[in-house]
Amino acid sequence: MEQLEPTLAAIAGADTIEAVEALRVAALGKQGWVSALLKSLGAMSPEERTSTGPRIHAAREAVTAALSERRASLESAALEAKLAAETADLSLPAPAAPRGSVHPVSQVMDELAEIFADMGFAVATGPEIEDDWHNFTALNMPETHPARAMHDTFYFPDKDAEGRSMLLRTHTSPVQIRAMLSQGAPLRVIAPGRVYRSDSDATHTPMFHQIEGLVIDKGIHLGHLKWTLETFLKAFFERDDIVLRLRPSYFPFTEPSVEVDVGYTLVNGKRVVGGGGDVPGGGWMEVLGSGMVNRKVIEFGGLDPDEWQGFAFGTGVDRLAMLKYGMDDLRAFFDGDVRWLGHYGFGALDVPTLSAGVGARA
Ligand code: 2NM
Repeated sequence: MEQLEPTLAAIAGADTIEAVEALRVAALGKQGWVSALLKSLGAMSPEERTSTGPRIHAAREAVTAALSERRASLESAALEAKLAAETADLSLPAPAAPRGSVHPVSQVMDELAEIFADMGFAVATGPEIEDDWHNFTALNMPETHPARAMHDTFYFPDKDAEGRSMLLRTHTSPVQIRAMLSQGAPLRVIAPGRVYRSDSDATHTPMFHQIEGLVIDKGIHLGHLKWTLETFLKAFFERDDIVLRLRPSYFPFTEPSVEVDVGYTLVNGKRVVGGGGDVPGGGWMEVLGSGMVNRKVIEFGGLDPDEWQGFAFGTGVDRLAMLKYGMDDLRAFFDGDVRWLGHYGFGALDVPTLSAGVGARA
């Protein structure tokens, strides 16, 4: 048992966890001296075992206790050192001013959500990968309808489990169909989002952004539509002299359908929304499509058209952004050029509010 004192001294002096572990193996491991003493008990006479056995067990206890005490103190010292090294230096200077900006499309979507929320509209969203029932059929565009061909649809090669053709939605109207089916009436929603058409030039990109609105209630008529769109355009362009012109038109999903023009005036040769219309130097530009929701569409939405009526409208978010903030090439919206974003982008903290002006810039 002459190894006990030197072992306890070595454990007390061990200065790493690894050294403690090596001492544990040397004493208590399979080849260790304590283990060897324990094995020797088998060869002893009963008397010898009675006197030696307790001393060997006591030695093992002493070594085990010393090992765990030393290990605990080394571990706590390591933790203290780690904590001391990891303190945060609050006197360090703040990082350089954050860069990056809010894309005009995101800004305009936020402005639209703010304006329509004030009129009681909720934001509805839905899948960009749609089936042809929600994208076309439920909108009164049956298989043979010419408007289907006019939509330049991107189709997927495979049908879904119900045998429906899958496609990239060509408008956000399927979102409103889903809202009618899941929420019922009355209903007041806007559906902003990405839409896709196989079309590309200076004024068309294969992906663009649309916002559509839908109101379903009892006794809804064209007067409600006109007031809503006029109130929206005044808030969006932040001017009171907005004039509207409603022209008869055709959409499969509305009856009657109206195209909405807004008056513009020329400022330094550029068309600016506000005033104008049928006056010298003024003119009209089309900004929205709209109409009273077709009875068939209300039925496809799971509602009784004799009980519920509604109006709907739609427009391009990218085009609204261009008109309000003066960009002239749609393609630049999707180039990801940081110089363009630096020029046209918005500060992340300039949140649109009705009191400060939805397009307020710091
Ligand atoms: C437009 C023009 C006219 C429209 C219709 C619907 C729905 F789902 F309620 F039937 N949503 N949006 C609509 C109506 C869209 O965009 C030029």
